[in-house]
Amino acid sequence: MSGTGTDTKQTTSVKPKVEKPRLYKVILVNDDYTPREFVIMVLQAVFRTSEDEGYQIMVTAHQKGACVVAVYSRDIAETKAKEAVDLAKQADFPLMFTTEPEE
Ligand code: NFA
Repeated sequence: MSGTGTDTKQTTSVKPKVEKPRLYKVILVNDDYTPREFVIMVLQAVFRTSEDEGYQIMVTAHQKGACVVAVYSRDIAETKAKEAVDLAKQADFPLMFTTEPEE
């Protein structure tokens, strides 16, 4: 309506902002001490890979220095990385998993 003196002009934009939560990569890092079989066991137990998938991920990290294991929401990625590192600590191995956001 016009003539009521109450018209206002919107000066700030209102952008409907609904963004998908970022996904996080869990990365297996190579070391010189953790036995190959132990790495595969952890990948199967924590990340639910098959033995063959676990082997492929382990050997890629062994050859290249690191390998992406899987991608999850931040919470799940961090929890799984910690579970995997904790299993290694209990067995006295220096095995390391890190997390980082996807681009
Ligand atoms: N490099 C380790 C070995 O030769 C195996 C390994 C692979 C460890 C991937 C950590 C990550 N026993």
